[in-house]
Amino acid sequence: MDWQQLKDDMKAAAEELGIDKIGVASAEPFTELKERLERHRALGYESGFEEPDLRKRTEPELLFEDPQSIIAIAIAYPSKLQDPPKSVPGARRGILSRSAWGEDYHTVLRNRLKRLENWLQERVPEGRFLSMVDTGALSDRAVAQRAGIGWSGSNCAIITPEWGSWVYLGEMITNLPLPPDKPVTESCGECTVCIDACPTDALVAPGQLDSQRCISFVTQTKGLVSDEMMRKIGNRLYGCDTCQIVCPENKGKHASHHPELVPDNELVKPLLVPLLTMGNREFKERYGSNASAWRGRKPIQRNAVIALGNFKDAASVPALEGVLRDDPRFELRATAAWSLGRIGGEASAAVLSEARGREKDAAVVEAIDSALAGLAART
Ligand code: B12
Ligand code: SF4
Ligand code: SF4
Repeated sequence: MDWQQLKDDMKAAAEELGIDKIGVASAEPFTELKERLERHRALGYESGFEEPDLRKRTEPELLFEDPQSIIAIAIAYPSKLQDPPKSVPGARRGILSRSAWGEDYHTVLRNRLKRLENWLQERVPEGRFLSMVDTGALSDRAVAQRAGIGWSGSNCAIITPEWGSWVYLGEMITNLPLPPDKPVTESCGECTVCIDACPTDALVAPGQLDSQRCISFVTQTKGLVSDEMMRKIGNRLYGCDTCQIVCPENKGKHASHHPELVPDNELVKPLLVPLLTMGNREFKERYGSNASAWRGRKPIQRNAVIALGNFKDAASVPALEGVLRDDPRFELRATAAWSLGRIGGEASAAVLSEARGREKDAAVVEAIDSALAGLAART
């Protein structure tokens, strides 16, 4: 078999397979990455969403018998909404990060990898493949970097010369000995725009993220959020795009050629108030095939409560009163108390005082007291 020819044919077929960029990496262990991941863990910078076994993360032969190469793919996604609905007083809206626009990217990329597997299998019947997207053990970014998909930016993202960093990544370990590509030569140079723009200083050094400080991570947690972080979350319901939006390499990059990745505006920039009372069934119907749904509805509803507080719109007081009175989840009630405190005014104070007499949960009582104390200090 002429492996170089097969690789050239595969690259030529990429577009028809719905893949925007494809590259090949060797299946050698990721030795430097392993050291990096060990330091990352020791510093407490992990999010907890990563595969915990660092050997599995960096030694492809532990995942696949006799790996010969890894094929990396990238799919570009939109960065702009067409005619976005406005967030106005009395009808405030939240925003999902671009990585949750359109259909869940895990589904889309798995489908593309399956098509690629079939394409290869037709040509090499003895081919074996193990595909993964996000939830696999390997570092998708490290594989993409090695395969020449893009460079590793100071904001941690893989930046492609063609589509900027607005790309999803996936890969396939195989027993086919395809010749590896070379990493791209571009780099961030002297630029520090993303590091300066990060609202929480989560980018502690170029290419090094303290996940615990990253808003994207915090929006995906289920518990109570610190006052500092709640203020910084703004109206983000899921994820954070700031360090990519500001990146000069993303200027003018907007890919809308995959119809399934084109977002429904009302879903990704939804009205906040109706989200608060959305039941599980409705959430699954509306958000079930969206990437933001993987942690369930609680984080998104909590973030909607936070966003209403950050808008400081008195029109939201009745909706927040409903949460504080009726929501069975203490995290939601405590967060509603925070938001009422942030909105302030007599109506908020009255709602908080009334809830103080009724509330039994210690964490919620503490949040109410803190909100009332904040209001008293302001008057
Ligand atoms: C855990 C996780 C998170 C965590 C932690 C993110 C992080 N930066 O570590 C949280 C929840 C915060 C997160 C957020 C986001 N994520 Co995420 N996440 C992952 C996941 C599951 C693992 C990442 C990981 O292992 N991180 C640990 C770090 C240390 O390793 P790494 O980034 O993989 O590898 C790089 C570094 O080690 C670096 N490196 C190695 N050696 C050295 C040496 C030096 C000196 C330096 C400077 C760097 C360096 O190079 C490697 C390659 O770039 C991957 C999927 C996967 N299986 O890989 C998706 C993934 C990284 N996420 C992705 C996305 C889209 C996001 C968000 C943009 C979503 C959003 N809009 O909110 C944000 C971006 C935040 C950011 N600035 O990184 C995409 C990235 C696509 C791209 N173009 O890069 C991925 C690849 C998912 C996918 N399959 O598409 N994510
Ligand atoms: S995703 Fe947001 S919080 Fe996280 S590093 Fe980027 S700008 Fe900072
Ligand atoms: S903003 Fe500048 S430093 Fe950050 S990723 Fe983009 S080019 Fe690199």
